[in-house]
Amino acid sequence: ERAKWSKETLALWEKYGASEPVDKDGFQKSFIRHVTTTLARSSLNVDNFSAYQATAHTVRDRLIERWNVTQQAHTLKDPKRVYYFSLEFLLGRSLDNALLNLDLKEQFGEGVKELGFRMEDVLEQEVDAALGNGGLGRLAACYMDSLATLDYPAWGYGLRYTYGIFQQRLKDGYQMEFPDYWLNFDNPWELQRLDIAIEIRFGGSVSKYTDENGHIRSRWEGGDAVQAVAYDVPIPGYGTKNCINIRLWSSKPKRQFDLSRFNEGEYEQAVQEQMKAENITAVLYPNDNHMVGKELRLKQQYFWVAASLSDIIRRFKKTERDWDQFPEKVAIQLNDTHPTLAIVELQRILVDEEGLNWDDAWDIVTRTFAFTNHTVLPEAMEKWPVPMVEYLLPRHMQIIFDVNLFFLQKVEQQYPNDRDVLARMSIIEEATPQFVRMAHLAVVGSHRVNGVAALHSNLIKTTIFKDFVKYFGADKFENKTNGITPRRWLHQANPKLSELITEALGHKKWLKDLNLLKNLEQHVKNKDFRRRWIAVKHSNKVRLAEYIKSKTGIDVNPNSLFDVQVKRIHEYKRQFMNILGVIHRYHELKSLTPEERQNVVPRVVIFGGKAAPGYYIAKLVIKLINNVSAVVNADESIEDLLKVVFIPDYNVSLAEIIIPASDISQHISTAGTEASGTSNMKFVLNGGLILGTVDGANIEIHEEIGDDNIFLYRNVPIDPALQSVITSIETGNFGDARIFSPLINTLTFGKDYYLISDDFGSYLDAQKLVDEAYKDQDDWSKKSILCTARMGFFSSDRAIREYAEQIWEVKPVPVQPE
Ligand code: 4GP
Repeated sequence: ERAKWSKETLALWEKYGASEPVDKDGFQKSFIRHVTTTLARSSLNVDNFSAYQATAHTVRDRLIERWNVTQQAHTLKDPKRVYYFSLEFLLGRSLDNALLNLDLKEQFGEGVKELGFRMEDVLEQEVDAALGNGGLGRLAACYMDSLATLDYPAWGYGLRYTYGIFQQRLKDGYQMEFPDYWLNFDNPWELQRLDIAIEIRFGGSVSKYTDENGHIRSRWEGGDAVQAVAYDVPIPGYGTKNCINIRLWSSKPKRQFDLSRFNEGEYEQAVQEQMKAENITAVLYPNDNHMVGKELRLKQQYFWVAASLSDIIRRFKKTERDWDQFPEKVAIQLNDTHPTLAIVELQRILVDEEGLNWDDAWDIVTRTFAFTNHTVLPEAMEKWPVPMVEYLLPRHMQIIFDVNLFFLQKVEQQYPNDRDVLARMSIIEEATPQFVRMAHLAVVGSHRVNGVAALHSNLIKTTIFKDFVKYFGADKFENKTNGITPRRWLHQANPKLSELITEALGHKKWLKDLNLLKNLEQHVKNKDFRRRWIAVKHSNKVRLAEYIKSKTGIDVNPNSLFDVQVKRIHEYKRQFMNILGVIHRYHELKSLTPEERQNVVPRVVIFGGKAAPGYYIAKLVIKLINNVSAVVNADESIEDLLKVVFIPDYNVSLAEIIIPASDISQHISTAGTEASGTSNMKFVLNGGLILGTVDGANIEIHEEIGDDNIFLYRNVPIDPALQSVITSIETGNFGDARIFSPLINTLTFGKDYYLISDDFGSYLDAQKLVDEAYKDQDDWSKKSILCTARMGFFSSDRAIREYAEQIWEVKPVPVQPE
């Protein structure tokens, strides 16, 4: 089309298409224009929130320019692209991140100040995009930041939930859940694409027919259809013009439906049916490391992968290539088993719609997909009842049976007469009803499978996927230790430390090459540097103390040791053990003489995290923490020696305040249960020490930072200290003992599945070491600096490069030099 334009028209595009200046003046002009036009307000009517909106729209304009340039460049160069399929993207806030990644914060900060606002207040107005539960969703967000920063041609695909993870409030110490109205105001960080609407079918039936070549083929028809509408979320890289995309689908009723199908009496009902379509993407399932077998969740999964694949195939077809080149242009990463139906959907499209033969299609499918496992907990393993799949997706169920049949035939050739191995490896679990084991389907349909930390990757090879390793060979199974983005988790969350590091190293290059932090080690000897390092930590603790005061009313002393455990509340993560340890500390404090008290390191124990709404025991843990908090904080005899705080509604933006303020944080899962953990990395990167079990990525963190800078502990058998703590709860010292008996019962009656009683003694010993170490503040500062200096390996840039080079075979495509 452009070729047909007149010279004059082209000149207009040249003149007006260039980006506006991004200096202070350019910012102010754009800010005021957005207030008056986009927001339709006057200068008399601008509050902090509209200042946020106007600033966000100004930044968004810049993002869109970059997004356009990037997408155009990728279309022209047509490189192999990677698509990251994730049901969760826990992005948090976008404004600060975009300002920093685009390096606009200073100019815009000044601009906003002259207009009468403070950037801090403006940033505070933004609600988190909380489209995720915990580790898995936040990992996806870090990976998007790295993909953009490293210039990879990548897209994320997910769902645009109307309600993200619920908001948590406390009532009488109990968790209450409230809906997360995150889209109540306009969301400047998404671009609605009403023109991209894809029809998704559910139900119906399958018929057979003979095609013109005499082949018997299947056709899926009938059923109900809904529309998937695209919303694009631009993700800017740091120090690059590259700006990638996360495409989130929202379900809408089909725009037109066949009126002739309905007689008058059914019309209203038909409209209601259509409206039900919107339910599909209404809500994020609030479970972490846990599967809930709801039909609506299965619908979400298919809706999402079918829309995404259709979009990818449309893009692929534009280049008029042969199907066998599909895996040379498309890599799809399955973030856990949630998108596993994509394997089946691609096979269906290739065989039923594109007319490929089964084996050629299956070869394309398996070369396209790779799969990441994030947990070995049995309750998290996805399996769907065959009748449910059959009802919603009749053709897919047939394909799954066929995939399984052909797979098991080959297994049988390798292990003749071994019924057990067939039963163990089958994609179908033989029960009443039968179930589809999604992890098996994901392994069989992918060319690579990876775990997320060294221990975890070994564990999956020797437990859940043991038979598959033997059958496929060990090369199919890899480790990709998780990583975090230093842009958000240091530069943005801890601006003072970022500044100090930049000053000490003399450059900002470390933000793109985290291994450069190693050079901080030479500054450990410098007393003045250590003093400034500690001062930064202290000011972060003051910031957190103020936050705690404002949200909970509790006074905490920033000179105390801040001991933090923030993450989803889960039995395997053992917040219960932490609070039992707190009770033990409380008892000990009460028994000390005044002289002995002189020697005590004052501590603030900080908890945060959501429990799944249906997870009764986890919710009791929250209640116990709050009851202990009430008793301890009100006990004047304890003074500042111990404070216990549960900060409600833990989320990404809160993590950005809490993590930089921690002295010690706890990662104390039962060995073998935490696949990796990523908050452990965030704490250490911010100069916080960790107390942890020999589990997940704690092990590799230990290898990097050394024995002296981490408190790891291993099991020793049962400890009498535990009994006295339990007795104390049972005596009613922390409120009505009866409500806690189900929780206490998880320790007794031989049901201590997470081994709290085994580990309690060594846990307390490790805590003693922490207290001792903290007494020597100068030495502690050395440990803290070394922690940060040695965290280069845990950058998500490293992780993404490994995925790109070893699994996806995609290369960076720089859009243009900065
Ligand atoms: C989490 C794991 O529990 C955590 O250890 C890991 O760091 C994270 O994934 C990212 O790999 N798993 C989940 C889940 O969030 O729902 O399975």
